[in-house]
Amino acid sequence: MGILNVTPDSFSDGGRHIVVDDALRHAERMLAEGAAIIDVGGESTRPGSQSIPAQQELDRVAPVVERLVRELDALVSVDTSSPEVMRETAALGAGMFNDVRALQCEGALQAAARSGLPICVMHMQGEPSDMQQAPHYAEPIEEAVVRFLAERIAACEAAGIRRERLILDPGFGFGKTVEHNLRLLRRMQHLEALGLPLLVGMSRKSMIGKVLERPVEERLPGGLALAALAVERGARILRVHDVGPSVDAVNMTWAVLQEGLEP
Ligand code: 7PJ
Repeated sequence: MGILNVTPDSFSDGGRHIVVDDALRHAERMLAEGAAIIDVGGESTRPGSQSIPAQQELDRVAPVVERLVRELDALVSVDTSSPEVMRETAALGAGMFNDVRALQCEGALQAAARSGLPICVMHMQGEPSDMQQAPHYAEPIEEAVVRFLAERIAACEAAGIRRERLILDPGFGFGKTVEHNLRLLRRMQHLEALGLPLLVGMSRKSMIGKVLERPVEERLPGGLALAALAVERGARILRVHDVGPSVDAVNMTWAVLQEGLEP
């Protein structure tokens, strides 16, 4: 899954893809490099950011979704928590939703249910505006994440969304310290008990910056190491900025995993 930000304040792309033509070219390149899904986001959810009105998000995202669907052979995912944005982009041909708020916004469960599309539900503690202010958990992080995701699966099923439509994400960096993130990756197999495909996003995140002391533009090697470990621990979709290198890292990891353990 290649990341396509159409936010003016996104920390690692600096809003460069705000123009539709640029967005299209960037998506084309990610597809050529091996992406299967393009994740279009119009609301920045980086730590400290404020949410924006649905109309503003739609104004950013809709023209890009429309052209991606029309001109490229791609599954277009929309990174949104807004029921309005879900409804409008589903009508434009979006192929899945990616909601960092796990369909907890008013009306989101119903909008997602009506769309009939697959949905990625992610764990987050707090809101982007405050989530990195001393994150704390009363239980081991992996248990908190499994419990939350199990609750969201139940809420989805109660709203008429079959579990076969769901993809789960532990939400690296969303209300978590570096130690929480490292422990969660180490123990990601805990999430396999939920029996659904796992998606992870660690590309360029501050957990890499903190461990390696690297600025955002120097986090690719660290991110590839995390990608390999995530695949080994069950991740099946990786949300990344650097598609080409990530595809190589995943394919190399996969080749090793396909080798049986028999003597
Ligand atoms: C994630 C996301 C993630 C999912 C962002 C960034 C921050 N969606 N949207 N998982 N992160 N599903 O890309 O650094 O980890 S925005």
